[in-house]
Amino acid sequence: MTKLITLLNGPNLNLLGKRQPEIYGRETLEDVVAAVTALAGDLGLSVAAVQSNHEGALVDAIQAARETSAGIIINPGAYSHTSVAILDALNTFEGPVLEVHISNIHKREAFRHHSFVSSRAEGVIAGFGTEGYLLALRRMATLVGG
Ligand code: CA2
Repeated sequence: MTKLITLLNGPNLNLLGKRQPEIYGRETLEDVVAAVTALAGDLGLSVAAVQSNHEGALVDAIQAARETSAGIIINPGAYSHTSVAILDALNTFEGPVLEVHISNIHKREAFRHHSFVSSRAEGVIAGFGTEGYLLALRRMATLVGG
């Protein structure tokens, strides 16, 4: 059986490709999920993608991943900078966690420079655009053994 990777996207990332293309690019979230799913097939993995604008729904998805998934790739959006609840949920997950930011959060406002999730993540990708999700998946295949 192929290993399942949960791909989580947080608040406002449903607007990818529809607003602020100068920061977040022109690809929609549907494009990103399709590209990640296609690459996962090549790597012998499968992907369950969840996007939510709600912190508790993201916590629920992380808890569900405990039962189903070998790894988590997460772009927590603005919750990166605020959410102890998401960090606590990730700390209950036993597999690898990779954090993705489309923009380079370190080149932006100071309040974006700290992410609670980074202290749990095996790796962090920031500023590689939506390609960062694909890079994270390649690393995930190494970590879980695709
Ligand atoms: O760079 C990233 O991926 C972020 O996680 C995106 C978050 C931001 O709060 C983080 O600091 C960095 C914002 C996501 C908003 O997504 C949009 C996408 C398209 C149009 C408008 C918002």
